Amino acid sequence: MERYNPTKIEEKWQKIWETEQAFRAEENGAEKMYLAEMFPYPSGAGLHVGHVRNFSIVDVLTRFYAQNGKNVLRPFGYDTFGLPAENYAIKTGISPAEATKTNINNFRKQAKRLGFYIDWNREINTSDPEYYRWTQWCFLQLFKKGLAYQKESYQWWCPNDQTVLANEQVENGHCWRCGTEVEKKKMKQWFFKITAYADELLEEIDQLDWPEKIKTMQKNWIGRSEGANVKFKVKDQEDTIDIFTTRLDTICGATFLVLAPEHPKIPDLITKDTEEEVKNYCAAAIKKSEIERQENKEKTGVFTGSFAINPVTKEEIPIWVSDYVLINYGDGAVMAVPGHDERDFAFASKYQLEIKTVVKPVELNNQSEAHDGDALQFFHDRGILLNSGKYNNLTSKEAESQILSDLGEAVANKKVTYRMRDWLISRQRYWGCPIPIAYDKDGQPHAIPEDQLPVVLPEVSDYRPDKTGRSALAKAEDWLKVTIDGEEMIRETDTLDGYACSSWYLWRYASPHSTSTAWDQDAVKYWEPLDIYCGADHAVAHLLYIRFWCKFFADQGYLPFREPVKKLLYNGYINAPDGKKMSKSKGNVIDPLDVIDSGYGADTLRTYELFIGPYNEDAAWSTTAIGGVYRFLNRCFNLAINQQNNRLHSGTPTQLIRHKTIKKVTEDIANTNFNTA
Ligand code: ANZ
Repeated sequence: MERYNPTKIEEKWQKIWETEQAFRAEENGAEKMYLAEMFPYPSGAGLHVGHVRNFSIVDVLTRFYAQNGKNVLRPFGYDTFGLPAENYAIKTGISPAEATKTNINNFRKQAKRLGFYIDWNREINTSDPEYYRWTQWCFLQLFKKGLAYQKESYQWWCPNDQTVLANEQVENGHCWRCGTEVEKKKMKQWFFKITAYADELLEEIDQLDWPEKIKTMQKNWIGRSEGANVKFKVKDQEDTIDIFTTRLDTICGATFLVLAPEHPKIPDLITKDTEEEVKNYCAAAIKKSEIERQENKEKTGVFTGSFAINPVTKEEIPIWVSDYVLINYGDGAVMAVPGHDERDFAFASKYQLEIKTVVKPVELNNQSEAHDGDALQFFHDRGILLNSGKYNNLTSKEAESQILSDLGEAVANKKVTYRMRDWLISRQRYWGCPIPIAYDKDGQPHAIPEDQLPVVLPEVSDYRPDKTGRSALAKAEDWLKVTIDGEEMIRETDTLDGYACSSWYLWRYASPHSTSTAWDQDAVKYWEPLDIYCGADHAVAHLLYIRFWCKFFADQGYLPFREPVKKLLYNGYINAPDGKKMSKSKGNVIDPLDVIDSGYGADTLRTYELFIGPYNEDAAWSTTAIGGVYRFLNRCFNLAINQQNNRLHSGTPTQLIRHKTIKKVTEDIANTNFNTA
């Protein structure tokens, strides 16, 4: 009897699929189904078993919908700009473009050996000038509408290598390459104004067919906070300091102000006596990461030497600096209410600052003394006011609106703050999409005219950023000069973060060869939005950015929908047999091609990865279980061969089993259970 020989079967069919272009998608009158995985970064290590799980899930769904008569589109592409290729180039001198080409060829070969249903005619590569020309076009649309803008911001800086470092290149506060302690350096950076869409991004989350976990993460990331902005006058100065509070009701308990160490007004507040200490404190704090600063540890801070006037109590309150206040949130300064805020309480206790109780729980309303001196039992909720003069006995809510109107618009205003920041998009790096901007003599930015796109990355011999912190592009002297409207200008040497390239690729897939537009209107109308997206990463960054761009381009009339992804599947990771993360250094990586070539074949590998556990949970690789899957496929094969030989007719028990099986598989796939598939 014929034996199950996956090598022979797979080779035969993969060849047929290739010559017949069996998975080519074309627009027709049928109902469409568009599916994609998050496209991979083609690293030198090749595809790994984690990719295989992700791609296999999409593959099952694609084949399932195709067999159900839908007109399916399942494209593939590569997210190729980024630091690994540049670091590799710095080490080896091999150009990132060269290395990327080699890696893509390898990825494609591997994906084909895995037998995926992919329309290879739609392959895209974000570092191809024909692609990034349109990434540049997208940037210019945002720039024209004021949603791409420049602002000073702190960057990691290695004083030894004289170079800007990405977050990933800072290891425990030291440079990844030379080990020198890193510093922060203020530099002008490009930002996308994602906050302009904060409300809409938040409001439309609930209607998405996405995992609740991801939706919650996005909500928390956006972090909408309603409160008030209050101006505190600085004693003996004309100047005021703005603070953001969500608890205006507690203002009579505000016994000091705290500014972030980066706050621009600090130099005007320090005195001869405090100058040195404050400057040292700020310099040290700026070096710490935000995560470090928000950790629950002992609070530190310094007194500036100046006082502010509490606008309600008219009391003089000291102005301090501490790193628990973040510059990028609210106004970068807080009114500290140690009677009701834990962080302020810890700070006040340490530096012996006044602690006042000004709110008590509603149920304590009739008790004259809410606060028994045991400050640890303090109350953080809203309630009834006390120790607050004319506002005593009002509810927090009543007090807030009363205080707001008493202070008047010149002093206090309602304000909404978002935890989400604008998206820092520029990188002082060579291997990225060049930002299509040039500067005139006065340093003003100008858009490169659209008919001059793409701004192509020039070849350079040294990929390292230069000593001033600019990318290696600064060394391409001829490339730097450009004439716009008869004026000589100098090109931007920053490139775009890779997240910009992946913010619109799902629309490019609809018309990947278009040379006249980023995406063809009719094509996006037919294929988009994406019906199913599958990935195991990027819960907030990428998955928020595509939503933001979608809304923006919908507003500009380029997209006929406002949400890019209908259904999201978030799959788990595949770990090593010991449950640990697979990594080259631990030597526990499973290479998919090794599994295939050992005789198991691609179908066994794919089936095994679908069978390994619920798709959305992490799973550990098992070398024994994969053998079981192989034996199972072997039995399926024999069953099929027997069936063919016996030519069983309808109405037999086998036919019944077949129908039952189809029903079960159909229901399982509808419920995203892939193990029976
Ligand atoms: C006084 C107060 C009293 C506050 C109280 C809280 C409780 P969410 O809800 O996260 O938005 N805050 C404001 N700006 C800050 C900054 N840049 N860095 C650190 N903390 C900051 O938090 C808003 C509260 O966080 C604000 O309200 C402010 O403290 C603090 F019983 O003002 B609150």
